[in-house]
Amino acid sequence: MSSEISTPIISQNSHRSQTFGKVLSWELNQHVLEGRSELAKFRISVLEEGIFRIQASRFDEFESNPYSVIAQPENQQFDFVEDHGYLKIETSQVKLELNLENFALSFFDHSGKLLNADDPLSVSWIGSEVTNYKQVQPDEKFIGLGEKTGNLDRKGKAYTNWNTDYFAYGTGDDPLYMSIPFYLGIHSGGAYGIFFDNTHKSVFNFGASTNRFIYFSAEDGDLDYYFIHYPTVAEIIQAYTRLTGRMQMPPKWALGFQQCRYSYYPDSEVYAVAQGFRDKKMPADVIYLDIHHMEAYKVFTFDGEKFKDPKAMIARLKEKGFKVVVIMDPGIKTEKGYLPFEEGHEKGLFVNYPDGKTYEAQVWPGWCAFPDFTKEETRKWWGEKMAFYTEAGVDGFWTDMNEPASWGQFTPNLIEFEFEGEKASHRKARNIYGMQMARSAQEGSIFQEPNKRPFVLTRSGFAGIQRYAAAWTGDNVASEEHMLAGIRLVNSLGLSGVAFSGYDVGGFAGEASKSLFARWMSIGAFAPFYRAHSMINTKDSEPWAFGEETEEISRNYMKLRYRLLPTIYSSFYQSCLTGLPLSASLAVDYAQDDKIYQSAFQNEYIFCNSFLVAPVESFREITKVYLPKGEWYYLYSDQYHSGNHVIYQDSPINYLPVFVKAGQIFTMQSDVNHTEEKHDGTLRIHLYKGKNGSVFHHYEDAGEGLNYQKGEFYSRTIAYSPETGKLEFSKSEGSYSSDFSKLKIYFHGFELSQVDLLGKPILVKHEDYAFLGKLTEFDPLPEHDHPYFEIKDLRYIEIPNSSEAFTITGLC
Ligand code: NBV
Repeated sequence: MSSEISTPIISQNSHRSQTFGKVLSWELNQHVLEGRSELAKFRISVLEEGIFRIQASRFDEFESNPYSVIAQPENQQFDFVEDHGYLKIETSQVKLELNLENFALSFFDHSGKLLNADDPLSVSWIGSEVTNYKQVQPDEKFIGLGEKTGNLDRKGKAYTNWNTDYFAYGTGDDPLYMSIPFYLGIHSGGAYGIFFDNTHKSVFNFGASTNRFIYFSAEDGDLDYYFIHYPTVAEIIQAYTRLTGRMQMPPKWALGFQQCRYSYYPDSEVYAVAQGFRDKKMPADVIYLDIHHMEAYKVFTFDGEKFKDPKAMIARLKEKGFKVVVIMDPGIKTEKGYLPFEEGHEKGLFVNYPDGKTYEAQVWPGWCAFPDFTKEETRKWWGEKMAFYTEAGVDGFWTDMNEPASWGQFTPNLIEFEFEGEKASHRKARNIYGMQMARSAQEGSIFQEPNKRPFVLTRSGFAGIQRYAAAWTGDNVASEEHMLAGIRLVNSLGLSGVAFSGYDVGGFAGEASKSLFARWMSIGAFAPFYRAHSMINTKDSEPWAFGEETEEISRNYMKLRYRLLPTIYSSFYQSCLTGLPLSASLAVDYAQDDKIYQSAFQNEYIFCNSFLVAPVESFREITKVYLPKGEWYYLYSDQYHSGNHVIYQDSPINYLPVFVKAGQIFTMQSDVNHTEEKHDGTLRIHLYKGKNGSVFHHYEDAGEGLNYQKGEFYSRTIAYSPETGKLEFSKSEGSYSSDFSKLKIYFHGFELSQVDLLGKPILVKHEDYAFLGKLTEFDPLPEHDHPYFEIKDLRYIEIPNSSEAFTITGLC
């Protein structure tokens, strides 16, 4: 089907907004709908039933971002009609109507409910700037957009995507280090996602200074967005991560506690800190080398004075069960005789001015050249250079300052990047630079040690960054509001495809009070990435540096984190398969519940599917918690609450409010000092009685290496069904044998005296059980008492582990 289509018009520049205008011709060819107006042309393709791609351009060729979308462009079939001035496309999930008068698009779900519609201004240009104006639906909420400060619901605010080094940013400031132009709209008609795949500086205005529409725009490039609709927020995130990719399984040690400091030096201090964790019996896995490890801040060097024998130092740390992660900044000192500079220069690997001269700006080492990570050859070369670190025994890499940052914070736009052969100025390349540096670090790590799982932590990134690195939220501040803002940042990253992220526990800039540090350590235990970090010239900030009370609270939560590793590891594996967040804003599962967006409750989240974490400032001894529909148990006491209620919860400094979703299952192990230390071989399975059941996907593998990709894993489902009173363990899959020889199953909320295993009765035992250790009473005065919770007479059974399927019955 077609109407005539002629060559597109390259429009003249304009100082006024020009709308796409009337569609003059169109054509349906190989499941792609294309057409044009006087001003521009469009293309609509369908990638899958719930993913539509919309492109509009004023140029001959459509432009696309080669970096973010990895899904193969297979054009899905759809139903098509032309009907009374509209072109209509329909799949099983979405109906799209295109108004031929003004190119305004309306998207409906399969039942005909409106999801999203363009304002009549639809797609417009002002000069090179392209904008899509969209109507706001009644009571619509906007969530996501990656690393953005502010509320969970972004309505009324505008945000800019322009990767920025922002030391000690305010909790409402924007833009920060990483840009992910993907958001979700939620209203009574349902939910949808929009991924605007344009790397230029872009703006998302959710109603700041206007009540007519919301819009997204980019300084240049095409309008190129993916409209995603499936019935739930979770399915939309899964679809978005089918497009932009998912993380690979990280090494298990990266899930442990990590200690950083700007900077630990010399080597004796690094040992002392590492030893501190062992002496204090605080589990930890990683220690970081920040910029002082280098000689004059030159990447791929060690300061020979401070670190006389880095290889021996790292080997000694490994003996203590510590991995070393090293910082890499992109700026390469432009110094004669410094090999990385000379090589890079000779091979033409740096970012240049258009006349071919090397672009230089100042960073830590002084004047620097910047490797062009948008060039494959540069990425490879950088990866080869990383031998310097891997040969010394470094296990992970931390890409910092990769916005890229430089003194003056204002990069001239004319500098040129390779952009995979396309060549692009800074305007188009800036937002992608950090992600390509992280990619180079990941590929370099794999190149150097092909059998190891890479671990890269990045500050800057763009849509798809989750494929290459974990992310942290940069230079936060030691304040209560920053602690809570960080949680929203991490949850927003999770809504935007980045499941593995965290914040500097304790705050990077400034100094945390004892109680703030204690609370932050407790919350961080429920973050995907758990690292404490602090700024140069501040007080010591290791978890024992704040006095005994903070030390004990920190230890309690660090130990809880490690005991929960079987759950966390299993959840990471699930997240690799689905792209879903580990730290999930309540908007993932309860999107249509207006209460969750209220400022009092917007920080709450679900960790690893089981735990509702209600973060609260350290000074608040009692807090309001919203428990959404369902049933909940207070983690520490098993106190039962029916959901859809606001409760007043005591929140003394030694107990972070955490609730377990009824019907859920999670798993634990015995205490260990680090992830490679052997546990006692018993897997603790915690089951919570509920009206709804659940399925837990248990996953184990070697924790390192890539054999899991060849089937060397151990996985099974554990399914609880309240209707039948059964707990069913599936036969295990994979060729890895479980690290656990015994299972201890705890039954929370059940009054049991006997259960049946394979038809035979087993006696149910009981014990008093505590998730956290008792604190020492430091102060004789009663008001300094710390409460202590134990679950009395918790029912449990102990059975041998087996790889065969079996069922426990009689759970009533
Ligand atoms: O390398 C020093 C710091 C680092 O510790 C921090 O985590 C980064 O976000 N880095 C920024 C450079 C400048 C800090 C003022």
